Amino acid sequence: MGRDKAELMQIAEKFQIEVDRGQLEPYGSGHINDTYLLSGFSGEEKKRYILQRMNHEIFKDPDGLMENVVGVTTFLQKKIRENGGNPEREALNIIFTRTGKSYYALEDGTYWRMYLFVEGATSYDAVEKQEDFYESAVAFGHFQKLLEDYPAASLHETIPDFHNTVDRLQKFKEALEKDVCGRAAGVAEEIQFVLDREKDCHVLCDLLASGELPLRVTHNDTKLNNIMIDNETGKGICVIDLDTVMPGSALYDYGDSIRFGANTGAEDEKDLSKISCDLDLFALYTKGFVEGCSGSLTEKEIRLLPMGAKLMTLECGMRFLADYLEGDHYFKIHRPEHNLDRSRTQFCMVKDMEEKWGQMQEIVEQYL
Ligand code: ADP
Ligand code: GN1
Ligand code: MG
Repeated sequence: MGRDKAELMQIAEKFQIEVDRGQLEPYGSGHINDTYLLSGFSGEEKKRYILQRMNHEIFKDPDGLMENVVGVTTFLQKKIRENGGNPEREALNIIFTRTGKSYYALEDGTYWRMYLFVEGATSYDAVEKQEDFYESAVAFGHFQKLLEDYPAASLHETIPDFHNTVDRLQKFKEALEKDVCGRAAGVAEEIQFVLDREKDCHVLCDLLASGELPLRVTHNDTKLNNIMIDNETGKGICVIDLDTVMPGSALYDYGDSIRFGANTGAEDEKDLSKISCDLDLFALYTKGFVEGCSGSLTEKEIRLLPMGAKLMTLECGMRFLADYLEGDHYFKIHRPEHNLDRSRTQFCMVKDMEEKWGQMQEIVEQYL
């Protein structure tokens, strides 16, 4: 687990719980933060907690990031309470440090935070039941709706230009130009796939710049495993991984979910014959997301949903391939060429969407 258990326990003890020293293990399959599960006591009650090392190479401003998370979770908890929900399960709950801070800065320059573990719910790495995917759509749509009146100007941009596909393409080209690992020659086909779609990269950026698409407060990382599905009711109970909550487009949240969840294969599948865009899942997610947004999507946004799905997938493929070219320093990898494999599934998915474009458009047009 990188750090030994004793060291992790010492970090956990900086927070306002009595740590159970027996239980602590690495947890989850996120690509960015280091996540651990532990248990402890809050008063008499034994509870489980998530301890996370925030990735400070990616998130350069931990203060700003945690200010966002405090702001958004407090805002959501208030709304959930007003709606008669349970704010301990339906929103993330930060456990503050013993000195009252939202995160702990270790002397070695790393940053740590703690959340209450959302019990009785599961975060899925793949769609196991179609209904789960539908419920995740309702929840992500609803999340955006709940944040409709959040003071967007108070949010820090935790990763500038996160879904700016023009900027992503530019960064991809820079990685290609530098080719620091000498890997470009081996992936000419994948590189060409990206370069052939330069025009697409401009579509959403241009419409946001002209005001034809509204800027909203969005999650920006709506992978299926960033939502907890209630084990009893099957509802998407809690949206997690709030590091990238920033102003963005509804199409980013919709598109990133389709990218990951409507794929018939895993994000890192090596056998590309298993990769395709499942139109039943696409239709189901569309229905759930539109319902979750409860009428707030504009006609233009609805028409552009397929484009959101395609561009978020292309962008993610570009990011994986750029990271491969740069020597795999952004996304955690578990085998050589992991990022290359990931980029290939994304491009395969984009290609399949392009072939199914007419059907995707027909599906979304039902909601106009
Ligand atoms: P990353 O940015 O690395 O994806 P996440 O915040 O998504 O980090 O956490 C990684 C995983 O840990 C999640 O996919 C989820 O399975 C689990 N997790 C995170 N926070 C909680 C929580 N409060 N309750 C239960 N599980 C959680
Ligand atoms: C990362 O943090 P995680 O694993 O939920 C990444 C997303 C990518 C995703 C690809 C902050 O998500 O943007 O779409 O990997 N998050 C960040 O699986 O870069
Ligand atoms: Mg995550």
